Amino acid sequence: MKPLKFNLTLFAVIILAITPINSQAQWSHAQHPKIIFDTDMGPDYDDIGAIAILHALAAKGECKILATVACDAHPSIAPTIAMFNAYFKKPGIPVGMTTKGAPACTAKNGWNDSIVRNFAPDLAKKSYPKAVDIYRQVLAKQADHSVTIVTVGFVSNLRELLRSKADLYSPLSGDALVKLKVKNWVAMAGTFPQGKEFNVTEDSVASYDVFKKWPTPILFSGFEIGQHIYTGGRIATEGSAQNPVAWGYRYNLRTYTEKGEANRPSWDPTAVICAVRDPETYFYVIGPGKFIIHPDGSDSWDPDDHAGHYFLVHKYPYEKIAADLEELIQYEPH
Ligand SMILES: [Ca+2]
Repeated sequence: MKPLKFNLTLFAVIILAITPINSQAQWSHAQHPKIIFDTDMGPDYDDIGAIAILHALAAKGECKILATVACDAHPSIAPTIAMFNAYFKKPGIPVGMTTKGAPACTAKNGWNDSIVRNFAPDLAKKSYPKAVDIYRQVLAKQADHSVTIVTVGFVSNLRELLRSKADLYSPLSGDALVKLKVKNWVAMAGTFPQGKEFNVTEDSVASYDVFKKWPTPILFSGFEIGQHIYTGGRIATEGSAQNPVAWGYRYNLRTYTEKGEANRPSWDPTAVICAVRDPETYFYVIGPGKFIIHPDGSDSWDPDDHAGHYFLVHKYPYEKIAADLEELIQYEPH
């Protein structure tokens, strides 16, 4: 008996010793996450699929949308986001506008201007609060370590947030507020294990700063994930005339590229679905390691440095993921 007792105690000690290490070493998915969605909503149009999926998942009760903010300073971006929130019958979700100095781009075909003009012209005349103020106001009200941020554009707003100071919403500095309130961040950013990617390079100063200093775990849906998953053709064919998601895909599939296309890669939709649902449902999650930005804006992965960063790797045939995303993009509110 005595040796057995000793062994059990020793076993328990070993388990206690290794458990915290193991739990820290895995991506921790939030059940029923509370989401702040940060999007450029242009120039590319897969952001349309991303916001449609986010609203579809919220309507199913799988997540709560706390705020939707623009990281692109073009004047039609925030109104485009507000238009989608209104269409999905959630006009009360705060919409923030990024500050000057962030990239300001829209597509050559002017889809942002057109979609706002067609579906909600009044929203173009509204003024929108600063995204960093929305972040601070919303984060301050949440339970500790409870918020999931999803970025499908530049990290300009997150840089502003980290650098922000105490204000009427919170006595905490930006980095302390993030550390206290944010559980994790899912980012469509980078190329793995190395490469150059638009969301990172477009505001490379912000990227260099933010990815180095961010205090919570980050899960990356890299360029190579969405690149092979094609969506949008189904809603373009089947969606109603009143649905701006269907309009957006119809218009852009025809005019965004010179030749036109039947579907669009799903860079941003993959980030959203992996923020709301367990990413292992769809992909392998690799990490922890460190996502490194180089001075020329390129990125690479260091598996030997534990910075709380993770990235997705394909697990299933691309068509299987595309079918699930398309099903969610079909959602129309009643
Ligand atoms: Ca985007």
